[in-house]
Amino acid sequence: MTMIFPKGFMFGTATAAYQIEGAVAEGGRTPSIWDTFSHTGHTLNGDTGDVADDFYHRWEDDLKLLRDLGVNAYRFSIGIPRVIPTPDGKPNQEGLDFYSRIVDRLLEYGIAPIVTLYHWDLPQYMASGDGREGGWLERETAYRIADYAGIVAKCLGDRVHTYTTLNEPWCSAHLSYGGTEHAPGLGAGPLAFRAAHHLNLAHGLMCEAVRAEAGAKPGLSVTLNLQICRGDADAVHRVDLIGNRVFLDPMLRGRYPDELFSITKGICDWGFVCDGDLDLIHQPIDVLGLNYYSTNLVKMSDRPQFPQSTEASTAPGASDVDWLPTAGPHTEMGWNIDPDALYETLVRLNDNYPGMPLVVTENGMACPDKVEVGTDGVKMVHDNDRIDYLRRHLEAVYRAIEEGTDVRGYFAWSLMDNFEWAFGYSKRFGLTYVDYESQERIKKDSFDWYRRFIADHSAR
Ligand code: IFM
Repeated sequence: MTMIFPKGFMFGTATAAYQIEGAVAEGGRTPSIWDTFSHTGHTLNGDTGDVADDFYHRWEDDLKLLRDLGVNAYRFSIGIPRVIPTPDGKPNQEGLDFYSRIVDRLLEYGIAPIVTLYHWDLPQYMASGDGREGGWLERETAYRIADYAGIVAKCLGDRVHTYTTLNEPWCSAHLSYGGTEHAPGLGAGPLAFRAAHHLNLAHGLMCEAVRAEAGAKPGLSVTLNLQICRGDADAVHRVDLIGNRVFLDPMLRGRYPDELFSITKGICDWGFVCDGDLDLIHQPIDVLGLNYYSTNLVKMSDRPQFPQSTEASTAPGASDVDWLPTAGPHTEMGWNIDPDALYETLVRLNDNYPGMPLVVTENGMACPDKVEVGTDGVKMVHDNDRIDYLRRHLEAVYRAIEEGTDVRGYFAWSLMDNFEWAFGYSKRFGLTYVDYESQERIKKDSFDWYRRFIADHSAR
């Protein structure tokens, strides 16, 4: 089929501050909860973001990669501890200038800056060392993050195309507080709902702060990694409530689903929801971001346990839904490949939350990439599986558009290999290979493929 995406469709790539920047103790930056987490044995091989892709020093060359790629948008996050490094909340001009220069250079290249305000690097001073206090368990965090958002919006203003409040609050609540996979790794089950509510509150407050400082021109959005499940209908519905509608409904409908309260009865009293919170959370936004990689297979468990976790094997008490092995093929993350589910999810979101434009803010594949050296000495990475994955998912997006779903953009995760959180540097998602020893960048075959795809499928 000849796919020409609608005029103005954003083709981009995405990254996040802690995953690429390094320079953790430079430019006035102080530690985040991920510095602490990674330095205390919670990541594969003890990997940390100390150096990562050294983007902090190499950003000018890395932005040239974007220009070569021909994208018209770039989604990146602001490192909060670079911008507000101390508990007094004072802005660090050096940190702000760093991001301001990036925005200017992107604009010079004709690339729309899409700024994520919270991609998991909560300043350590907002949380206790073990995560039991502070952090997203406290309302106060939502207000402090909104203050930070206002400072960024005042500085970057309407040079930014879209401000995204949160990236994947499901991870920041369920993996960070419910489970142990993400910082601070509390493993405290139902406390995840408390964190989720404060994240929702932060979303609403950040929207207000950004609008107050940057005006009405930049778009506002939030990015969710919806838990897309197949399997028995009760289990799918349960995960939908706990993992998806716990964010979607307050943000887009101004209320939590009643069923969420009933299924969490006895383990969560929701007393942390204060009068007026839902009005604050329910802000008009311009676009909803969806990060999509794979699907889960679920069935109801006999165990009367709660709440969900992505890992069927996590401690007893982790789940009352069983997460079953999915059919292959799988990516290096062990995630299945199911492009149809991307199409179905876009269509369903369009039906359930009508009038809300959508953007696929992340999609991509970890592969066991290997560098090969040609006879001419040129280094290459042949990543055909990734090309196939991207192509099939872009086709799924196009199908949804053709059938009337308002999808405004697609961002490949990621511009380059980077620190994959608890998996350290063991998983490579980039269109560009990063040799972590030398920091050399090598364009993979998928880089050239995506460049051609954009050129061939953009409306003129
Ligand atoms: O690397 C992450 C990113 O930070 C958030 N979304 C999923 C990606 C791949 O796991």
